[in-house]
Amino acid sequence: GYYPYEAVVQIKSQETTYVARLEAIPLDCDMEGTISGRVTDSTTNAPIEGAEIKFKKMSDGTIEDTQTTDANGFYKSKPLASGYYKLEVKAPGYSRVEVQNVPACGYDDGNPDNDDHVENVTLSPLDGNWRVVLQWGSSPKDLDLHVKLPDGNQVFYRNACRGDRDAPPYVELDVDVRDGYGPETVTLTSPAAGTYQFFVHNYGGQNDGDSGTLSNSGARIVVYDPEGAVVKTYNVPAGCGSYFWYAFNMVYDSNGRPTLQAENRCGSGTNPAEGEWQDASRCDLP
Ligand SMILES: [Ca+2]
Ligand SMILES: [Ca+2]
Repeated sequence: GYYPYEAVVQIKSQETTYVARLEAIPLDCDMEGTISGRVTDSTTNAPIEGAEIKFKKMSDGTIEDTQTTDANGFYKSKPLASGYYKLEVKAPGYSRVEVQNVPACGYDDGNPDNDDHVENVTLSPLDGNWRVVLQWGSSPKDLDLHVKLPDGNQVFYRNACRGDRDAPPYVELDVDVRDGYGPETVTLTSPAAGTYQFFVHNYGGQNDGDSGTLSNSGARIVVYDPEGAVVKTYNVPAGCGSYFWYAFNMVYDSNGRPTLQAENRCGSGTNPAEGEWQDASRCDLP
């Protein structure tokens, strides 16, 4: 009862590869659908005006539409044939982003409310730093990006624990989003050698009784290099519930060069002291 979907997934040695969550398109989509959303700055959450969005068919890359965001960062496609699209988004001063598997579907039932798919997109500014950007969907409302530093302290949403990009630890969280979608962005300027562990905590699920799970949140982490190129995208794996997702490590060598290591494991328990998540709220930052 759903549209067929085919994808080629490249499996690399020594690396676990996950495929992004796919929203199935019912076969009874009997009308064209639109794709709309907002384009925002990953470090400030401010809308980006004049960002260009190309809507390409997933199957063969044909450009079906091109739109530009308004003063509120809002865009909307023309009606598109039911199916999967790839969004190519770019704006001056920002790195380019490609979002895959975005569904379009409409129902010819006189109700305009079920003919649009919302896809919010965040862009990372080009300022010569490594960036780690967490995005997700509408639920749970509050996910939190945490970085555990080599000394065991964590950079996370609490005001005294946001870190600093211009002073030790040279790791800083920009904004805490508590109303869905993100982004939450960590900028790394010149951190000391060692391992930096990246976690996503389902704060809403564990502390606010939010029933949404991590696996159904659509959470993904995009890592940008100093030139603004997307180096890696990590998608939340299946089986992640209300606790945490340990996504990956950035291992800095003594020359200040990072290497990425996938982890992609889920914390299943409810005891915050378990495993790698230990000291989740410790931040004796300088
Ligand atoms: Ca309709
Ligand atoms: Ca948050």
